[in-house]
Amino acid sequence: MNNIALITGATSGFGKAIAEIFASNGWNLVITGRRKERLEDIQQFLQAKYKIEIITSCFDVRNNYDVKLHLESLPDNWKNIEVLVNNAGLALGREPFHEGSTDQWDQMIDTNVKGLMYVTRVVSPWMIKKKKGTIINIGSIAGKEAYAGGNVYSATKFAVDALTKNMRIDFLPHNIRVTQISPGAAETEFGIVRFQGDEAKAKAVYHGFTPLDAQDIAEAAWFIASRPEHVCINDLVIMATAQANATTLIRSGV
Ligand code: NDP
Ligand code: 8X3
Repeated sequence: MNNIALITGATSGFGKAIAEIFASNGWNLVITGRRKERLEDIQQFLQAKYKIEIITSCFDVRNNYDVKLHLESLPDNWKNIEVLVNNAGLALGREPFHEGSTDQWDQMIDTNVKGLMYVTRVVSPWMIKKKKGTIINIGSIAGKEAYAGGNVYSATKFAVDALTKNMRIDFLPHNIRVTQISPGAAETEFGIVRFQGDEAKAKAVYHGFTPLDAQDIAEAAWFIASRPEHVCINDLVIMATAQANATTLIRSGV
């Protein structure tokens, strides 16, 4: 059987592009997300194009019961996960803290932090059993630096940064590589979600410069996964050339 990668949040953006790059390299995939129809379309497309096998698993990473139910019910030979990509996540809003929505805070914390923890809690023992595996957590430049209106989203990504470092220590005796990709501004559905469907607001974020795209991050994920076994890329901070840090950006195309 081919190598297997499990990718959360594979219905769009980074996750979808990561699924394709692994498929194009002959890997079988478990792809997850809440939008069943999209998962099935991606499954059909990639299976036909790359002659690999894909299982779709539709669940909300915030629900620990569902995470366990869906992942534990994978056929035994599909639990032989070589690479786990913890990608599912979102930002909601950009208000200053005192105007923030506590519901949005809950959703970001439950998805970006607890969802990542729940999925890893199920998958990591499978990797430990075979003493092999790579976990790629999708962090953010927002997990390295604060910026105005980043507050709780930023806190969730600082948590991803901390979890990545801590997992690397806990999994060290088990030969599991734990790595993080920390991207800057990238144009995906992220902006539309953050601004709740307000396309103009989402577009404005990327106005006047060339942001990262999903393929840039997929190539980094594949680079990490395809290093020789003795090499672990701990962290990759990847930015658009026009973006120096979370708050310094040149919009020369304006
Ligand atoms: P997209 O909105 O394009 O993709 C987000 C993915 O996460 C979707 O597949 C979505 O699937 C999934 N997802 C969201 N909530 C849940 C949930 N509760 N349960 C299961 N799946 C969920 O955004 P990106 O591709 O840009 O984002 C991917 C990751 O990258 C996120 O963690 C984000 O924080 C991070 N990131 C993004 C950056 C950017 O500028 N775009 C920069 C740095 C980091 P579905 O809706 O079907 O459930
Ligand atoms: C997404 C990048 O700068 O919008 O994680 O927070 S940013």
